[in-house]
Amino acid sequence: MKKYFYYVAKMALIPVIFMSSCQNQQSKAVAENPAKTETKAETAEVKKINFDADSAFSYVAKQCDFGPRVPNSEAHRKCGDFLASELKRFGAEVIEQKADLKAYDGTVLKSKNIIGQFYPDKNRRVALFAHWDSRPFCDNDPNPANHRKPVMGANDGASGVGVLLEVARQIQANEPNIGIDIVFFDSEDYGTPQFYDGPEQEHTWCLGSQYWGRNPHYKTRPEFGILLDMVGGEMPEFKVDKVSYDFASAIVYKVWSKAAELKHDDVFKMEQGGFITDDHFYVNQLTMIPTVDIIDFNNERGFPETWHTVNDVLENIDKNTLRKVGEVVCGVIYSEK
Ligand code: AHN
Ligand code: ZN
Repeated sequence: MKKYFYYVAKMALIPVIFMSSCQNQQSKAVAENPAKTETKAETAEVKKINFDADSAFSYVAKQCDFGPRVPNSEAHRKCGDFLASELKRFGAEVIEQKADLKAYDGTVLKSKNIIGQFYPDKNRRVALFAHWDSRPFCDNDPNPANHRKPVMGANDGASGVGVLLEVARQIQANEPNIGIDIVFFDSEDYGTPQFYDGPEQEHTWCLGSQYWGRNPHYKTRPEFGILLDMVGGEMPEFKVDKVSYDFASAIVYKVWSKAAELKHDDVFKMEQGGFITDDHFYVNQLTMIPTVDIIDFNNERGFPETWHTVNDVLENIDKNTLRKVGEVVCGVIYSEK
């Protein structure tokens, strides 16, 4: 039997409280008819959203150009330097938080969380998270010959970072009312592979966020957080995972209702997803910053088909998905008073 690294919570679906079926039909009509998209620019906040999906996509491509960003590799080092320099270029105060983190097999990972603080003097702050490392193993690939090859991670890693770099560019161009901390976590994806038959261990995923949660950079704690993980796939489904729901229900409402307002409830579904261990679990548990995960996950198919396979490449990135997620993140940021 196939072994998955997530557990589907056997819970009743959350009723779809916040969206009417009428809105759903409208969003489909908009998606099919580009001429109607102007109708979405109704509120002041919506008008301010200039998120450029081509720019986000080029950031995903740029990361892939380095090769798989597996910790301790040259591609990883070079990409890390690039991400820090981009955040600086967009006006952030950057902290490179280095740590030697121990993997499931004892390998010491030379890790670096990359933190960009925008408008550091603002007291009200929001945190945006993504992981920037790629997985050393395609251990979910149907072909066992690929299991020890590294994942390119166009979706699993690079997509979230690509969206946030474009958000960073927007933040510099258009000052929000609140300060923003962008945190790129390292060593998220070095968890115990499916082929490993050594002793069972917990907490082998999300090593960078575990370190950051115990050593947070901030003086002023952000009021809430949004994690992006696998936000560039085709036909995505962003449901509400159990950790987001349990720790951060008010933020779930904030993000998913903004998505509905922007007519992106075709992919942002306010329905119960499964239980997923991701960086937001450690953020919530260790820092008490209520943090939601925007992650492509569906109870029937699990993670996207390309997940931890050799097919997680740029060709399978859908620019439209990057756009929807970027617009929702910008919509939330620019709605804060
Ligand atoms: C696990 O597979 C344990 N958690 C999902 C988090 C993840 C892995 N995100 C990307 N890769
Ligand atoms: Zn992964």
